[in-house]
Amino acid sequence: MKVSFAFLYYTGFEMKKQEGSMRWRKKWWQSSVVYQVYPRSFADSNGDGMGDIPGITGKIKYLKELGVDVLWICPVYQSPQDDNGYDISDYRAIYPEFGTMQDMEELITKCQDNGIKIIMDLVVNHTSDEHPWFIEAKKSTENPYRDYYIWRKGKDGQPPNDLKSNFGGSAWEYSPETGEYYLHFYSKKQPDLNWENPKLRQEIYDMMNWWLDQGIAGFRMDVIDLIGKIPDQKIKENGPMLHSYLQEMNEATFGSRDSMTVGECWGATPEIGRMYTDPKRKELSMIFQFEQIQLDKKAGGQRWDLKPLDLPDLKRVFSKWQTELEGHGWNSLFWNNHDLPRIVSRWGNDGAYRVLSAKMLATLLHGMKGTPYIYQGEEIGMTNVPFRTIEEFPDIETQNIYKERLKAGFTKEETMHAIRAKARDNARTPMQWNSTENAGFTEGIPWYRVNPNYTKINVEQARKDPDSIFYHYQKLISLRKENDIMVYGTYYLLFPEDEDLYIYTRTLGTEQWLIVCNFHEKTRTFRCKQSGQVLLSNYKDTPALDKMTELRPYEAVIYRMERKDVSREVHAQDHSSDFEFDIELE
Ligand code: TEU
Ligand code: CA
Repeated sequence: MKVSFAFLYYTGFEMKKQEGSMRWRKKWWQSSVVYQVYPRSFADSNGDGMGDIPGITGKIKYLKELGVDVLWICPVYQSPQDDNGYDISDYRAIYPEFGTMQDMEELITKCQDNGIKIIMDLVVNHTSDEHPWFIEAKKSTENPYRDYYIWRKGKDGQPPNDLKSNFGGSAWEYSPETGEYYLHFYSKKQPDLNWENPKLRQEIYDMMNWWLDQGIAGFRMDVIDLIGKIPDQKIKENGPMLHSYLQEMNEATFGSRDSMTVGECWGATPEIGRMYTDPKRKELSMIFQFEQIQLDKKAGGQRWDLKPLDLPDLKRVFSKWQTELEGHGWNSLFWNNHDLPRIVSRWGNDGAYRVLSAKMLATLLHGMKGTPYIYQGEEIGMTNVPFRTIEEFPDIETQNIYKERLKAGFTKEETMHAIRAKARDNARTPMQWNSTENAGFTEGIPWYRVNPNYTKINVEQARKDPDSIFYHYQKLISLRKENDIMVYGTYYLLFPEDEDLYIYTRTLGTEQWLIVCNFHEKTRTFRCKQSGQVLLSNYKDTPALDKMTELRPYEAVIYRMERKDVSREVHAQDHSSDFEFDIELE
């Protein structure tokens, strides 16, 4: 039986007919898979060592083969590159080393021809200090652009208050022209915009519409949860006006178009997640929340204060988001981005079990409900860098934090240990295309060193090997295209306290899937009386469900349950049905 989802919505663990309104129409971005491109490290087309837009265009065929629907392109705008493009000096121009506006138009058109949509990175919490608005604003307190930014008088020769920049040090910088301080939550070359100013907001909306008119499908919104800040009350994230601004933005820009938007929200809880993503509130399609990403730092500490990941914690956090957004919003699913270390090094095993653990992590993530994101290189299991010294980590965040941690009394050794584990540069080495010099990324000298393991880990090798991580991702993407249950099925967690196994179900209509992942290297006994067919596994010889006796290191399987009575609908938490799981673990 095929159910029409246009007329259904999901609440808690059941599915209900919604009378009258059609609140949950299917959206194209719900069944999409997004691929994140970090342009400077993706592909260099002209041998200057810097990845560029024509380089991306040249790889459309590859992306098409992988099967992704959407590209998120990290900032390619005009920028002094103090923070690799997250410091924009002209929103309507391209940074010359990345190409021209014409190159961008060509990328958009060629992607459209191949059924791939593009979302741009929208960085509107701050600009570069070299943006004409800021150059004007700093000139005098009377300047018409003054109120585009946030200025305060100092206190006894000191900054207005003790707000800190996320990149270390004070969030206030003294500006000698007027003797006042301006606010910057990132580097001092990234002054924060003043969203309280309606003129500024209108400028941003005009710029967004201009980009939408170029044919892009939407935006990834950089640190969008900061735009409602109230610096005098030291409110950074989730300020009181945040959601009003987003509703206003939605109405003024993408709301009337068939767009997709994703907000970067480090400070979101599921309750806040629903505010952003419940369609009736008309804000965003989805957000990136970072709760699971922060499970390997000590409570109250910075992300440099390391602690091992506890699997039950990961299950608790993922499951909370899966359950609390069910019927009230939409999740994004990601392990990686340009700010995070490589997942296979972080929570998998980048040694002997690199391939198995990378596939397990992919299965676990793509099996959940939401829109999955793949960060460039994740699909071939790229790893963290083996670099040793601070000079080998050029990122401004790392450079600042290094100095700050040493000043705070940490030793060089412990600081470098944390940096190796967590530095953003782990994700920023050039994409590994083949085993020729510089991994086929450039014919010149790459702007940043290639990870020396490129001779073994690269796209060419992955495409030759039918058992590669690449083909596992490809299968996960095609499973999603062929099975509504993978997109719309309700999630339900089993065995929340087990330390090694992550087991959950997805349920839709009369169908149910069981996803079983061994998160560790230890082999575990696993028996289930039910029968179920293997849809995908990272081992070649994984048996049918009722023949399963043990889960091997990092084994990950998607089973389709065989039903006794296929005419009856099943509910995710239905323990009285023929779906009662009779699983024995040891
Ligand atoms: O990142 C937001 C952010 O808060 C990061 O500083 C994050 O805390 C850190 O990188 C990793 O924990 C966004 C962009 O993704 C990042 O690349 C930019 O540097 C930052 O905003 C400023 O625009
Ligand atoms: Ca180039």
